[in-house]
Amino acid sequence: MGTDHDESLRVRPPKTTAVGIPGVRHAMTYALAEMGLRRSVTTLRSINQVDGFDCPGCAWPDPASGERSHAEFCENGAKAAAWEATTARVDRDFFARHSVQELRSLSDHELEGSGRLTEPMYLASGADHYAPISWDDAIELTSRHLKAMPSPDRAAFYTSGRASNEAAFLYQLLARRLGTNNLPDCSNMCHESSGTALTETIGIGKGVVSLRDITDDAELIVIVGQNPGTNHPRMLSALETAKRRGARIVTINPLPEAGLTRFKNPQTFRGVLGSGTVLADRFIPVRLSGDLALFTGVNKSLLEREERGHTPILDREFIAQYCDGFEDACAGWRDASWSNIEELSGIARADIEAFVDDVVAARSVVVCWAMGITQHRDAVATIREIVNFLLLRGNIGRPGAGPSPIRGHSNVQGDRTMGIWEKMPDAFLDRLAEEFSFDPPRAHGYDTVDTIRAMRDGDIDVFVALGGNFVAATPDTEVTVAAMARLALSVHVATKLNRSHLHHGREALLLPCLGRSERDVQESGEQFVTVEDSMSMVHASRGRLEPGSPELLSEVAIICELGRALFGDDMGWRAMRADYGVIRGHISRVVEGFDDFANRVDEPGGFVLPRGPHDGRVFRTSTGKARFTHNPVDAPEVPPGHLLLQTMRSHDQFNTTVYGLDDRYRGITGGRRVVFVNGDDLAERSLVEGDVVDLVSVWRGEERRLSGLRCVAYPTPRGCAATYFPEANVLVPLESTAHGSNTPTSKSIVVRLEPH
Ligand SMILES: Nc1nc2c(c(=O)[nH]1)N[C@H]1C(S)=C(S)[C@@H](COP(=O)(O)OP(=O)(O)OC[C@H]3O[C@@H](n4cnc5c(=O)[nH]c(N)nc54)[C@H](O)[C@@H]3O)O[C@H]1N2
Ligand SMILES: Nc1nc2c(c(=O)[nH]1)N[C@H]1C(S)=C(S)[C@@H](COP(=O)(O)OP(=O)(O)OC[C@H]3O[C@@H](n4cnc5c(=O)[nH]c(N)nc54)[C@H](O)[C@@H]3O)O[C@H]1N2
Ligand SMILES: [Mo]
Repeated sequence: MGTDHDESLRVRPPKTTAVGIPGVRHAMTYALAEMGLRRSVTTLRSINQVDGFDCPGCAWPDPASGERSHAEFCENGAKAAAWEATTARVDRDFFARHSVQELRSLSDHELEGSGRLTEPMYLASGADHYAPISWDDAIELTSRHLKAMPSPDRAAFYTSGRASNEAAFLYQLLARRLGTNNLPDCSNMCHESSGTALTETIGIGKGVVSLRDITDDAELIVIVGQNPGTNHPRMLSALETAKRRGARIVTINPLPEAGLTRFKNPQTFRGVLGSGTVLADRFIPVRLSGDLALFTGVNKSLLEREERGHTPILDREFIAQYCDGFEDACAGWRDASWSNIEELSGIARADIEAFVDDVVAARSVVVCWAMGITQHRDAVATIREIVNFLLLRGNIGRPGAGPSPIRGHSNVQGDRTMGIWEKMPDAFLDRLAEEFSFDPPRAHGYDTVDTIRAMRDGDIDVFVALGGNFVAATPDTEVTVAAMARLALSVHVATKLNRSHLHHGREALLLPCLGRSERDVQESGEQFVTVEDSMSMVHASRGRLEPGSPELLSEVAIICELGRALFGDDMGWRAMRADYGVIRGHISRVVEGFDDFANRVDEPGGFVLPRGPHDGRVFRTSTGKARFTHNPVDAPEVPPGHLLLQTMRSHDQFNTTVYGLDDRYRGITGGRRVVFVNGDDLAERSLVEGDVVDLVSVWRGEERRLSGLRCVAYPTPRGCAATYFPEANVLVPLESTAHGSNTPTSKSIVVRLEPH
């Protein structure tokens, strides 16, 4: 992918301040270039307003409806919206001019930057170019392939987290009506570890904290393995509010990310003029994959203080009434050795004790985390240990306390609620069966990694993707590319051209859909859709812009047409397409917490779904109690001379969508081919900043290579390194996944640096 190392790349010292005027200026320049003035104003004015559309940028919640500012979006949300609302077009002439082979030589940035897809395109078996096809023929072709399969399990239906609740609900219905649970989704690579650990320990697979818990109530907010300055910028405003009323903030990260150190709020006078708010009171530079050891140390210390001291440290009443497994967990903490904890976390005991001082001084604690925690081999154990940490002091189910995994894609949480999961519980399937009078399959389907394995082994004929960029987002790019080539048919419902469309099955379809910012008109009139944010708020989203092309169909319409072609109108596909209210009627009867959906969706700002642990300390686990667990301290072994590599996001990308070549806060401009390494680790290898190296990942005797990366000396612990995804996915072995969640370990890859 792409050329050898970047000629235009420049490296400056990293920034300590995030957002402020440069952020707003960047957003506006960007919007104007993509959309022109009129479209920019309409777009930016509708983002996250009660009568507008949900920002496609991230899943951070919106403030209550009366408390929103006129610009309830961030620089990166503006980029995401502008990227969709661009006036550039990829039409039939574009495909006539460029063969698929030729398009493969473009970078991810150039591919998506070419503009919006405008009409359905078809790549015939053996053809070099995508060519136009009618909607009817495209639907018919897909349905013919699906019907020809010897078993429904030879199809896989991938979902990316931008799909609305309505589209996601219909999509899982379609797959299950066909007879398969093969519903891999981006969540498998994202917060799957959180869902797994939280379901087991507190009986619900999502966070149980509300925005107010953070802004108004938490006395201590711990942010671990997350870079909100880039990936959830609006979170910084909430943290600033918390900070002003005296909350303490601790950040745990191998990198000192900008925004946590100092933050300028572009929406307040002070943010524009002043030097901003210092957000983090304490920064703990943990080693990659060292959080399990760190939290074990914290919990061990809490237990030691309880056993030693005169003042109670643990919430004994809460533990006795609501929890089980406490004694076993304590035995584990007593056994854990401080030397092991210090070595694997990279944090001295004294620094761990200082953090524990913060913890015992706080009456309420929220822990927020994201990919820095979930994408490791021991991610599930780490999150269980974080839950232990919260349970010890009863920090759950009361104001200002609880676990808060911060979601990525704007509706990834909602998609899961709607049934996008290869192993939905029987209770959901029972209600689905009753509502639609059919027998949904019960055997678990393939998740993302298992889908690739099955494709690789020739066990999948038809791959359908509702959004996303499967080939670039998944691990082991070469394996995935080869796996795609074994398909009979690949179908992508997408807004923009990306790499996945160029690594296709024997035949391939590109089905262009409406984006979230666009007006969606069906037979019964203008439609809206709904989404669920990271804090379980469900609300409406209404597109305001004219569609990018008259040929675009909504995701709902595409799924309904495919449903009709496959099964006739048995489930009322036609009526659901005509009026999305009909879909919401079904959802209200199938999905828990959506009773009276039709009316509640009209509440300004939306409504919150029930969350047992938050609402009344109700824990629907296997024992009916919140569960302490014993998680032996461990971390991946790194052979001498090697480093542990994380793959992360730059400031100028949304996942595989690369908007530009700068990573402003980390001081990188004009290129992405860099590897951040501790200066001493460079020196030990006789390397200096600016040297160009290859990264070679080492996994069970196999080697994988990414060539031509510029070394940047960076403040990260010894033995750790960082580079950007998606380029680095060539290094991530398909077989290296988190225990219990099967999430690729894209933040702990053993590598060595080789001279280029
Ligand atoms: N602008 C923008 N916004 C986005 C996205 C985007 O690409 N661009 N993506 C969206 C999506 S889908 C998601 S999931 C989220 C992702 O949001 P983040 O999780 O913030 O994304 P990453 O860039 O993967 O950053 C991971 C952070 O974890 C730290 N980290 C890595 N390994 C470890 C570790 O072992 N321990 C600890 N404590 N920290 C570690 C890294 O240094 C980095 O700061 O953002 C969402 N929002
Ligand atoms: N190495 C490494 N790999 C990772 C990660 C990592 O940190 N490191 N992070 C992982 C994470 S957290 C995630 S969530 C996944 C993301 O994986 P995906 O969700 O598969 O990837 P995205 O890049 O978000 O998808 C971008 C594409 O979505 C399409 N699109 C955009 N808007 C719409 C829309 O409204 N409708 C439709 N139908 N299509 C649309 C566009 O065509 C665009 O090209 O990547 C994972 N992969
Ligand atoms: Mo994600």
